[in-house]
Amino acid sequence: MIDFKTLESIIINNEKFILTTHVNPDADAIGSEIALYEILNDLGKEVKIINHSDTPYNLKFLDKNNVIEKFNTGFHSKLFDKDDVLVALDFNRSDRMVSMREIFVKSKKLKLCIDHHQDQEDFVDHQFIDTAYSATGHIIYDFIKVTNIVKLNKRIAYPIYAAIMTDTGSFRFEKTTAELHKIASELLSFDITPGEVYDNIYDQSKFSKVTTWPCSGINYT
Ligand SMILES: [Mn+2]
Repeated sequence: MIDFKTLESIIINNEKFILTTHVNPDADAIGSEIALYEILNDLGKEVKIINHSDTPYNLKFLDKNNVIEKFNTGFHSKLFDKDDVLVALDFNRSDRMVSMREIFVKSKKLKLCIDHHQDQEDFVDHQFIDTAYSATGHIIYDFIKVTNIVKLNKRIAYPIYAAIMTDTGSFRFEKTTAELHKIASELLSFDITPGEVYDNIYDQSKFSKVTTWPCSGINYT
């Protein structure tokens, strides 16, 4: 496993990045992608986010500038051997990329994995995987703090807060510590309202817009 300093030097020494996450992404998956996208952008890097899945309706608010692309074999395949670094976020088994798996695994480019799940598969060149972390977004927060690679700002803090909030079950799961609340406190200081983030992710009125009515227990989809 690499440390944050090595991760920093990989970022500093490369120019073009492709970020991806797992099938059926959650707020940690999308939030980590957007946070790292913003970091790389602040550093003047060229960065793309390409996912197997469409961004779920309730998570589109995290991608305010609509930068996330849905993988298309014909359109995107060449990029995976052209750009410099491929980054897998919030998963550590290649089959979690589904349609992107083959192109990612075959690519000769430098591959990184940043994640907090167990049972990793060896499918990248360098990995930062630590199950002690509450969320991948939490790893990205620590990466910024340890390296000072960029100055934390709202564009980065907001998706990290959403990532940590979701993966801790709204700050109630085991990895919710006093230290994590200190991190949340700092993130919130960037004019972030917890209820607003929560409502965006969990507000049932949003789901009703995509649910077939009447809902009588029959699966209409
Ligand atoms: Mn996660």
